[in-house]
Amino acid sequence: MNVNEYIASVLETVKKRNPGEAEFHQAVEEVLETLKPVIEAHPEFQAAGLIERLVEPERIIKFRVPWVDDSGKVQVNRGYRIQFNDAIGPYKGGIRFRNNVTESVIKFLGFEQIFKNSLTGLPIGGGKGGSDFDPKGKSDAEVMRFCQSFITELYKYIGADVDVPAGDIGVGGREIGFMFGQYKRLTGLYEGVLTGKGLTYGGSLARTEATGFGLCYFTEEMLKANGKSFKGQTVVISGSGNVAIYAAVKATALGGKVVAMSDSNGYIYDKNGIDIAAVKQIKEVRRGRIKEYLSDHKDAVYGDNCSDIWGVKCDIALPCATQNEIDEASAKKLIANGCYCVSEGANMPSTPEAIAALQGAGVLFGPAKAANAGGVATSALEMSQNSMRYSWTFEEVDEKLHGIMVNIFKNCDEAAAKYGMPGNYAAGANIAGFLKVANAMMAQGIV
Ligand code: NDP
Ligand code: 2IT
Repeated sequence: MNVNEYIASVLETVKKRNPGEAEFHQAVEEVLETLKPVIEAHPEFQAAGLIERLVEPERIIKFRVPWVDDSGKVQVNRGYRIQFNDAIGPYKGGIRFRNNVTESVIKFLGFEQIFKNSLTGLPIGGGKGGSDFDPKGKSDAEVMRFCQSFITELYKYIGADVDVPAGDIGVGGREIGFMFGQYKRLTGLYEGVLTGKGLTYGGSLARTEATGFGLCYFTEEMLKANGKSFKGQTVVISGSGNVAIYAAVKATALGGKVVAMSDSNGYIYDKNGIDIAAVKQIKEVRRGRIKEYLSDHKDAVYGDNCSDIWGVKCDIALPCATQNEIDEASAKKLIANGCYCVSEGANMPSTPEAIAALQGAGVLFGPAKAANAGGVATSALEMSQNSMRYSWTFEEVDEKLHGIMVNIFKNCDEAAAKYGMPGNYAAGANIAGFLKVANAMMAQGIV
């Protein structure tokens, strides 16, 4: 079988075996298409059925999460943990709580996580979990009861040297705290089983900032390699959660001007530059809506369709909300308005058609699994600190994070060039991430 036939047959099996899982199919197809030259150069991978094994999760854990709401009514959600690949380290990846979570969403995220984690250079395998529970609009007590129920099932499958979950959409410090407390109570173990913990019980300084900061460090390297920088550039950032907020902080510190941000209801545009402290107050402290920004920012305007944010004129766009938020039409709007750099803070925020349009127009494209790897990299640094029973200063962690992101860019750039696709950082990320995992899998036999 030649490489095209081999990849086509693996994709066909993935589609047959995972019917209706559009997000998962999309993520697998994007990776496998760019791996063709590597698979061609390494016939031993095909002989070892390596790609067939790579696309099949090692384990899917799926469970009932019953809890009682504040009115006394019993609620039932579904929980997931997908332990995708542990060739290079214990499973590692976030937990997402959002009403649109399905097995397909967790599978796509877990698959992406394998390559992302490999790119960090740290010893972490790929996994992801979540639930169709949405913390928005729930009381703290409801969130606590849900998290306790979720961990009462999941604790059997995780551990500091087994599988280490963290945050993602809908899971921040509050949720991690509740889950850590319940894990400790059930197991009697005080161990680094989760990352993104609070600073008083084993969390790492700079983990909160890490994904957004890391995104800007990666983007800065990509800009630098192409004779540009953040200085004086207009930046649009979608979302207003953990990743978006700290991307806005760092993009501003590096000299950019962030003019628009969003949530799932709409977006704000402030020609004076977004007042990030105000966004933090609304989203982190009050858990409110981005629209509230207008009440004390008279020059700001609000649009009630969040995807219209891609129509705001900018030089650099950082999608930091969710999957498939930039479709082909949005990509074309960005290009028409002169945007020359799109760097992904969210996971898979651009559709395949959008990526093709952006790359076709010569837009610098920073792929999620490389650009947003700073979060999980810093989670791995949190694991190291927990193992050492020690903690580094903010500056120490930030410096390590910066070094990791510089290195990730360099590896993506070099891998893309080596396999005949210079400047295609998406292909470079897939290839560089894949090779380490592939070599580890080859060494460990058919498992
Ligand atoms: P948060 O829950 O902190 O914030 C999510 C933000 O995205 C909110 O502003 C939310 O709006 C918005 N959003 C969520 N879903 C949608 C949707 N369907 N349409 C439009 N907007 C939406 O999550 P994070 O900031 O942690 O995560 C954002 C992205 O970054 C995700 O793709 C996540 O997988 C990725 N990521 C996160 C990392 C981390 O360390 N946290 C690491 C690497 C990637 P609203 O307030 O209305 O819900
Ligand atoms: O998508 C991601 O990389 C995350 N949500 C962070 C995972 C982690 O383990 O820190």
